[in-house]
Amino acid sequence: MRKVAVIMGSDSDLPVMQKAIDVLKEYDIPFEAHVYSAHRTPEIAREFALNAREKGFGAIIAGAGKAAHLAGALAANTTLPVIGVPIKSNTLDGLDALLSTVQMPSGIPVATVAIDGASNAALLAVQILAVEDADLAEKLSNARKKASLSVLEKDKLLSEKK
Ligand code: RP5
Repeated sequence: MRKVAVIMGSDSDLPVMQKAIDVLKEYDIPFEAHVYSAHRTPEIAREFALNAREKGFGAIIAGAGKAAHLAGALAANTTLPVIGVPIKSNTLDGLDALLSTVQMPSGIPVATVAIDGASNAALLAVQILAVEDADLAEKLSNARKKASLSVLEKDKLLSEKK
């Protein structure tokens, strides 16, 4: 199975990005996590993206806050799917990172999830790998069924309260 990369711009992003790591572990997806910055280590980030496909990666998740150029900078150097996670910082509630991540120019896409939406980023990466993996697709489908049952259970509890 191909690996997923979880790249974050700073170790201060880890509390959010840990949610992506947890989902990948839940689905037994091989992954690597790294702190590489578009601004502080631009050459290392570039090299990583340039070599990611031949190193066995199938998708890259990139989380960054503030002027969040990490996902876009990685996407510029690979044709692997790149999923961007805008991270909320203490100034503009994450709107800065959201716009910096989502507003990519035509030709270099970044699939951007919600502010701090690291678990959805990982689920999207799992779904990408599941295109060619029926067992993984079944695991995803079972998780959706479990989530539906949990909503129905909440509905039942609410009805019983009336
Ligand atoms: C971004 O700047 C990082 O992704 C992080 O969200 C933010 C702040 O980084 P630190 O100053 O905490 O290292 O590049």
